[in-house]
Amino acid sequence: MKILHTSDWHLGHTLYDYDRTEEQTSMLHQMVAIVHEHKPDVFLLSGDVYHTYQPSAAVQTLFTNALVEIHDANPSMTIIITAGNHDSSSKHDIFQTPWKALKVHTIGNIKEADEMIIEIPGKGFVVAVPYVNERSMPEGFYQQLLDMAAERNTEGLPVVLMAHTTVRGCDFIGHDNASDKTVGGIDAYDISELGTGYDYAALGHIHHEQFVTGGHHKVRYCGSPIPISFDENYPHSVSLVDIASHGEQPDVKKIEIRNTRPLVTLPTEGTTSFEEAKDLLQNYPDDIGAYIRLNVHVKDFLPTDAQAEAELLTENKMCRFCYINIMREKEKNDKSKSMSVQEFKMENPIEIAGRYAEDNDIDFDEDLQQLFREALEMVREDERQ
Ligand SMILES: [Mn+2]
Repeated sequence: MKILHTSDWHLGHTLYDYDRTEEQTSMLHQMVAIVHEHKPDVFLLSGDVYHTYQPSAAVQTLFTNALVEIHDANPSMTIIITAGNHDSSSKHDIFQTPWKALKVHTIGNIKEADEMIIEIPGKGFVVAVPYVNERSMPEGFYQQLLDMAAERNTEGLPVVLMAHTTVRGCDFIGHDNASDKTVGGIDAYDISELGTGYDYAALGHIHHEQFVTGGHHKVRYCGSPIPISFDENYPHSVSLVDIASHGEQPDVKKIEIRNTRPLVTLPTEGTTSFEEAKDLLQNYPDDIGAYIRLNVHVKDFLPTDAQAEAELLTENKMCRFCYINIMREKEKNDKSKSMSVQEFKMENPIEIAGRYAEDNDIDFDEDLQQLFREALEMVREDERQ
């Protein structure tokens, strides 16, 4: 069975309010070309199709058109798409019936086992599990599904498991402020909780491509195809996986996806003073349409007009200035972090809420975070209209 494994498209993601449709469109074109060239038997998208619960009509159109093109590039291919923590699980399933006409399976919520175990006749089985809040996940759930797949697998065909979750021991490069415990509010699973009996685990959620330690080279994050944050400072790709038969080691190849607008940090390593950072920005080539952030160290605060000053320097350049990442020297010893208005504006709302909760001894658990994200989406939706 030949598999194209991808995840974390985050369609509709904007970077510091810059629209990324052009980059996302280019990524999707590359995806279509890869399918056309390699003709996989199955195309797996392991969660986080969209960046928000309420993607705009334009973003949904972008996705649905691309999906039809991906199908057309290899009409005999089965396509399986699970929902990630960024997706609305119920909206994910709205078009599940018509999509089946194009061999597309959408798995938004946990369903009957029959619908989550997808047989690709003569090729293999895919056990497709969407993102599920850890506490709603019955113990041994993956194993139960894998056991049922094993029962049906009388021909010894490859078995693939899809999941959107954090597996303990994976590396978090690219996820700001991530800890061993949580990324995006999901508790980490021990690798053993994925069960046994699969030949390859096609994971989503962590944006850095990798084989998970302890997974015997068959538990893999394919990573995001284009970077979502400045810290995803590495090549992005999709994974092409070939499994000869059940019990065989998968053969995995990466196919790089080029981003039309690179995310660039100045200086490329470490930090510098604001004055030097301005020089770097001034000297940045006029004709590169990159996104730029500055890593700047300061003793106290930056001048209040620092952001505007930096923006002005890029006025006649193709690059898009995003923000100044401030590292304050005295912060190391100072527990109570004070923030400038500028820094505050750049913070992710959920992190601010998390900090507030911490200061006030509120347990900001997964349910509360989920509620917060939904409320945030509603506010953003209102803003758009
Ligand atoms: Mn993601």
